[in-house]
Amino acid sequence: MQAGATTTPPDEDGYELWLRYRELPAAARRTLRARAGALWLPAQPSALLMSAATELQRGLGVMTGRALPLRRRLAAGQVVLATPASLPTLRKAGVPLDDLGDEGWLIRSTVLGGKAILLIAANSDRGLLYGAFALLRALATGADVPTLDQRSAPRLPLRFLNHWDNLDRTVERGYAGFSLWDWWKLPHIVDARYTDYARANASLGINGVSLNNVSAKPEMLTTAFIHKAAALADVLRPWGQKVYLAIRFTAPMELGGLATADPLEPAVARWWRGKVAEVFAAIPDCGGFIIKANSEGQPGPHDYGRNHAEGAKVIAQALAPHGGTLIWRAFVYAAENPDDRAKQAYDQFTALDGQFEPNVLVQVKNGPIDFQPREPFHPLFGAMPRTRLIGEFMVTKEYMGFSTHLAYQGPLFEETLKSDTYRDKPGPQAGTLVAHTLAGMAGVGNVGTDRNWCGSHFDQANWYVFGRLAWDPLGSAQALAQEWTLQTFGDAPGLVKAVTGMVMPSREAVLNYMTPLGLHHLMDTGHHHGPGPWVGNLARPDWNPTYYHRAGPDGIGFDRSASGSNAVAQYAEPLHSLWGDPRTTPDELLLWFHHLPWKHRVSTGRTLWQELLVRYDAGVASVDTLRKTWAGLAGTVDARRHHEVSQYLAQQQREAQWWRDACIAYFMNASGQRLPAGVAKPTRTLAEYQALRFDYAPGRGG
Ligand code: GCW
Repeated sequence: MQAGATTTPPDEDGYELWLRYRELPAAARRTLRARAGALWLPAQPSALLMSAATELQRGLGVMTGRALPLRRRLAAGQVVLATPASLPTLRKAGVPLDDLGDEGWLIRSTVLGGKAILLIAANSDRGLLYGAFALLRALATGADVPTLDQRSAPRLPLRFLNHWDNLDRTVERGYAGFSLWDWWKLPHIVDARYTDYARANASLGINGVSLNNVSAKPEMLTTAFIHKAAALADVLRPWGQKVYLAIRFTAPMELGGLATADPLEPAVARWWRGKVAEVFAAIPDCGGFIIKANSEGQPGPHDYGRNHAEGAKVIAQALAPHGGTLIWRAFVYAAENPDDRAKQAYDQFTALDGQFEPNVLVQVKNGPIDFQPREPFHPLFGAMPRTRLIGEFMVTKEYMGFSTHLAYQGPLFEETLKSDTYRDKPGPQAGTLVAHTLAGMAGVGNVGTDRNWCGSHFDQANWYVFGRLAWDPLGSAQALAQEWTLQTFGDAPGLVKAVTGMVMPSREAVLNYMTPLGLHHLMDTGHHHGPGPWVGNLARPDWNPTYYHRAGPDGIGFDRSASGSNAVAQYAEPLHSLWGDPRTTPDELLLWFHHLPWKHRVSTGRTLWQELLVRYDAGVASVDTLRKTWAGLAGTVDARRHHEVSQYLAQQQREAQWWRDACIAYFMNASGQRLPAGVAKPTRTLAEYQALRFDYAPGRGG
């Protein structure tokens, strides 16, 4: 930590992420040195423990300015990494570990056997790994060493990052360069960067990584790619992460030459058993598979007249003897089904509750459509009591300005996780938070080959907040933003307050200039960059923005109340009634659930049209504020990162203006509404916005 930086700090490129260890100020350094002169480890430490030890040597070495030698004899002034099995005095001393489970940790300054030490204790080496990172985090965020006393255990067993990385190294919806995985050079050439990736994940407690795009190619299960994946598993294992592979339902045909992939066909079951055995021979601790089936053109059990549970069963049964898990995605909607897309997953999956094999987890997106900047929570949460569900969140920002826009997703994740499903105990007071209904959290990752990993410095915060909320889904986005800022930019006076003040309202800013008042899915087609509310000619109705906003002279919005698709009935009371009536629907979700006349009055007293205009302008104005605040941090943040972020913010401002102008131009045209006096006209004509093209936009995948 640099106390009161007076000169601009040295340039940084962002590679270190939040694991950016710096020498502590003199007084703190002295205190830490007194407790961190050496590192005690048991004899024959495991690979997990060695990861913890090397990270502590790296971090504490920099913080204290002294090397941290490894010791086997316990002495005062050491950092001690111990479990009750490796150091039985922990039990005698009554160190409270019983409720920390297999992955929790305790860190405290304490006296053990008369020796003053800095203790990292856990029930397992995995817990110690997380504890080591927790200690480094505590120190980097200014914890007081002599009184240090923290403990934590994860609330969710599966904390899972999903790569949508293709085997040709493009990344579907990736905005940070190419895939980290250099598939061509694997398995024999292993980039050192994989280890840094694994360290970053471990620091957050992430314990599972699926390597390839869920829109999967069958080749992932060829012998060659299994061995490439095994080489990655070897790197991730010592940092506590299991690999998962995304598979294609018809692989028995494409790779096995079978005439069918019908899950009830014995030859298909045989093929899966053989393939799974091959995978586990190469990767004995493989986490299992993830699958996108009967969704957006991917094959699945419906192609054979079977349901999702039947489709899952044949693969899950092949995985079960090896301890593997099957993650079955619930992101399903069918072109043939004329019903509201928002309803389809709930209808299909609630009917199957209780029918999935015990080693199947069903992965449900945070909202019922598709990772929009705001959606109500997915109605499946809490509605499948006999099935273990994972919540899927999008860390990469397909619908929030790619990696260019500063949009911190902590508030979005928190809003979903803290939503009350009202599922277990009906009534206005009681219910179950989404967070309590989950068995895990999955995040669609945002990393790539860009030097700063995420395409922009501020997008690192989204990786960070996802991982930390997966550990504790009841955590606070604001507290995590502060924690991230301190580790990423330091603690110069005013900096944490300023950066937190930028990130916390940033998602709301995006909502305002892109999709205010519950509007959704207004982006342009295919690449999803920028506005395209006019798009209405795609083969599938539910890919058209016009399907979602339904703007016309009579009004705007998707009627999901009883008079419309009645999707609102998929929510328990009181939400069903509250959201079913525009008078009791919060403004934020108004046009998600209702089609309303332009003159409808919202809670501010303004008409819908007036309110939309106010929101668009507020969104653009927020980006001005972001830029001003950031400009004020020149000299406090290093010049390189400062300049890079400044350029991104300038681009965000241009694009925010574009969203506002193009949407206003379109809605005026569609509705016949006029601009009231004082509201700025769109800069260009509607036709000009419609004519824009974005060839080779990133992230379309392959
Ligand atoms: O958000 C949509 C994306 C697709 C993606 C799909 C999914 C991998 O536009 O690119 O496909 O979601 O989640 O399966």
